[in-house]
Amino acid sequence: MTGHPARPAHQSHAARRAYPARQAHPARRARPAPPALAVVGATGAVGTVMLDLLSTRDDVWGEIRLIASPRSAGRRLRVRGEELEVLALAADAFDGVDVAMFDVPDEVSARWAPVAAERGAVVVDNSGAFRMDPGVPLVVPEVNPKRVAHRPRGIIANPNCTTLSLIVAMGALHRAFGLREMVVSSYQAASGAGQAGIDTLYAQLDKVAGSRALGQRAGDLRAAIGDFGPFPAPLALNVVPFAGSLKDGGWSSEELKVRNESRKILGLPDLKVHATCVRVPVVTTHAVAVHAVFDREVTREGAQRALDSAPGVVLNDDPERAEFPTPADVVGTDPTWVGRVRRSLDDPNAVELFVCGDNLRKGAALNTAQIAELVAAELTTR
Ligand code: 2RA
Repeated sequence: MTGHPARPAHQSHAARRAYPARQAHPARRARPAPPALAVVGATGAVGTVMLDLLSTRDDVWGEIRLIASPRSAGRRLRVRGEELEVLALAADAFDGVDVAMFDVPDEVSARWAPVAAERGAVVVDNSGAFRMDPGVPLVVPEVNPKRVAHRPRGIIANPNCTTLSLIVAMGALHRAFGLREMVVSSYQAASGAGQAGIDTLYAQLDKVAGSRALGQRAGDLRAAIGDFGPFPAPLALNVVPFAGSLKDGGWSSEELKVRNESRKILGLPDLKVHATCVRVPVVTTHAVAVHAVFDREVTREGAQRALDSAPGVVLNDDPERAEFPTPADVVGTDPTWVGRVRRSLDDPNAVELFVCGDNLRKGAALNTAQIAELVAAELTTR
């Protein structure tokens, strides 16, 4: 491995927890070394954004170790201006690692996150494997940052990108008015399905580009496109009312995640959530239309004020000037963008709003990085 000089294991926080050193006199106690970070799944769509974030955010890390499936091992990737070789996922790849960020399929996290935790790393996991585990906090730093400290399994979960698209805004409104119920309709980008989703959308757009006939007869797109990739129907020139996998009662896994994860993050086990998740031909940035019902009466201006002053939220709400967030304008940015705020016409306790968030940044890599930074701060102030 090249890049940051590999730090001997005896200097890492993980190793210090295992073999506590004799206490130095407080006046002479050395500043703790910056924690060592592993990025597991470094070569995927989210991993690529993660390397960009690690290269541009305040650098709180010592060694950074890139890990991926044996298939990708040996590749060289740039982070913090240096080229690092990708290591194969294996138990000893976590030796000396303080924090391990995982962005891999559920079954890979389910197997390897506990291995990393056993080796002394705090795991921040972006899969669905642990999100609803009562021993694993589900954290959004703008909403429930204190939950990071309660991690009996040594694992912290990062929410699903659709939940993350809306939860920072809904957390702000909940603090102001007391959230009781949400009706959520998502407009989810192709990159939610990973690099395969991005590649499929571009390939389908290539196939339909230039045609002035397609999309005017039932079935013509299916025939022209042929390969749907990870989607159950053509995505180019279309919308697809299904994301994730099929669960009981006709619900999709994505719709259940919005409900269950919102309840856990907001600490509202009885919150009523009705979600319909739809895939749209957008490359990156999920959008969500929300009808939100509160315990207290809420005005348009009151909701706008609560959103405008919330950390992590940008209010972009001036429809007279065509000012509202769209995925094409939001992609590549960090905040949760909110517009089209309206008091519901038939319920003084409800508002309608439209929310956009980059699903690869706040929806995945950024929230994971923010959680990991909270852990790094905790480790370096001990
Ligand atoms: C999707 N939310 O958009 C999922 C990815 N985690 O498919």
